[in-house]
Amino acid sequence: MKKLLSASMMCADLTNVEKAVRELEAAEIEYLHIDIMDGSFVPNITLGFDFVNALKSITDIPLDVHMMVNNPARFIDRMKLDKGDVICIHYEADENAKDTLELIRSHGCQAGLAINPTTPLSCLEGFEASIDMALVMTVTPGFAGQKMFDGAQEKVTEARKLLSTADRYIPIEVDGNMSSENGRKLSAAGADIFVLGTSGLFIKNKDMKVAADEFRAVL
Ligand code: S6P
Ligand code: MG
Repeated sequence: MKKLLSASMMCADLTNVEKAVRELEAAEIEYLHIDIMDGSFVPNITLGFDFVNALKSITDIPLDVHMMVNNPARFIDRMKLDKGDVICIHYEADENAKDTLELIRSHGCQAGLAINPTTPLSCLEGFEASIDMALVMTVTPGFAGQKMFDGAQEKVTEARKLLSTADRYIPIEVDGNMSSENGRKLSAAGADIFVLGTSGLFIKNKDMKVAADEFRAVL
């Protein structure tokens, strides 16, 4: 499939979100990635459901919501999304992940399952029919500006192999320290959607379109 870019909105200028969105539209970014944290599953709190709904009201770029929240099923109905949007939950945060994935689909959007760097890939086994996307975290979730873990490339290679047994193509998203150099390696390993934050898109004194085009050029 075509390689897609997802802009990590917690790294945007939050004092002028609409300006950032217009620049991301001009850069033809395919998704807006919204990190939702609960201060419990991860030691931080960032964006929330009102932010998701506000973004939805000002842009047609599909939203890619990354929920780093324990028991996420409680919150799915708080977001007004549609079939082009994705809600991703964490395997580690939900004992009933299959039910929550089904709930997400029942709300008319796509369902994704994320795994942390320390979570074995085998945990995705059995979820093939329930997911529209797999999110392989390349940093420990919680903060921007971290370093990609050693072994991320091999994990994406393994994920692509595991998902190839599914009856349809399941995209792999990668999130964390997505510089163009890391993006190039993970693209070769089989990643499809790249979450761009401080390493690949929101770079001081660099136009977002220039940064996005440079990133695309290495994929
Ligand atoms: C981290 C979060 C991510 C970051 C993104 C930042 O918990 O899920 O989406 O916002 O990874 O990118 P970077 O290039 O600063 O690591
Ligand atoms: Mg994220």
